[in-house]
Amino acid sequence: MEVMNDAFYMRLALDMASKAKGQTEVNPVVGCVVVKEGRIVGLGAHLKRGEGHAEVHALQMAGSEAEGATVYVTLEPCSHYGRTPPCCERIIEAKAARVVVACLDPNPQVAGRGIARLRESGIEVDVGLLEAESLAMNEAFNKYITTGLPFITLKTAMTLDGKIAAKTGDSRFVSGPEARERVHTMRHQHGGIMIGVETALADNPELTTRLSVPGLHPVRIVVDSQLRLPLDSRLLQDASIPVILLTTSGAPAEKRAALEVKGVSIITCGPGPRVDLAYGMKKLGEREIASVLLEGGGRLNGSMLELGLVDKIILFMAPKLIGGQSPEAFTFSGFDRMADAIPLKNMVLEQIGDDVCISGYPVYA
Ligand code: AOF
Ligand code: ZN
Repeated sequence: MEVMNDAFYMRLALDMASKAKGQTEVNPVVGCVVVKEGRIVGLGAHLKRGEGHAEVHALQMAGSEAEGATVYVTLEPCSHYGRTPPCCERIIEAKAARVVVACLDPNPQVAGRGIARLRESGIEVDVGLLEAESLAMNEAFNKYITTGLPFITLKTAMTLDGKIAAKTGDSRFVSGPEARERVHTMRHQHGGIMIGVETALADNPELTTRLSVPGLHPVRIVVDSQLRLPLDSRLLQDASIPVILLTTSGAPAEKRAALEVKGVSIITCGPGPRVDLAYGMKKLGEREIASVLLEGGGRLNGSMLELGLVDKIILFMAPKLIGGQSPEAFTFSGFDRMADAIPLKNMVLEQIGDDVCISGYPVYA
């Protein structure tokens, strides 16, 4: 039996927020619970960019019960006029007695001002309850709002001997159905999904979200320095899901025109021969893609890693051995000494079906 205390309500707020991950675009996911004399009187979550913030929904539900109540919110209430008026003013107006906040809003327009405003109006504010959970839930937002760059999660599935396909190139499937379903949930939760053109040519993927219930599709991004993506690719069949190609000025102009006719958006990232990936990520950020799921292949993974552009790695390891000269998950020139290897911090291990999932954050020298 769970003990009822501040954490009990904050967990509920975190739970509600986390379920909306993927549907708030560049905005964070936020949950709010209003409690008055031992009863939950209001619940809310931020569900869509441009629409009500979590506190607004929860206070609306609480109505006059909000007076003297405690407001639990997973992110510092905002203090700025964005697409909606400031939440801290709404809380003051509702006459709440106490506000419990999990973490500060890293948005430079807020960054502590919401808390200061609440305190200055006489409301008791406690900050830092389940802070790590809230920060982790919005790790992409936290990077994007402070740097303008998308948060990059590299996802790969490999055999125990580190291969992502058989020597023939056959890769259906490395991991089991449970892990594959998890990947589709991850697609739903990301603003963009990115692969290299070699993978597009080898697998002809759709890069859509396919689950037992409807999900949201990420913007599909292909790194293609020479615009080799065929016009009849499965990627180009459904124009309602955007496709962006990152290319170079050396790519053939006629192919570029033909792709543009199909609705593809093309971003020139340097003179070539290879795509300037750091510049490409900056451009994706400018297009308000706050998070990207990088799904290989090995060469693009390796290049992104070598450039220090990968923020998080999620690796599914299937209990099988394939051998041969098969493609690897990370192809890059490598280091001379083990001491120079890129370590992962905050590693988490999980078993998903028959596969092992290892995740962590690369630390660059
Ligand atoms: C909150 N509660 O539920 C959310 C907050 O464009 P706007 O007006 O929606 O503002 C977006 C910014 O507001 C976002 O960058 C972040 O700083 C904050 N999000 N704040 O008090 C919420 N979603
Ligand atoms: Zn707000």
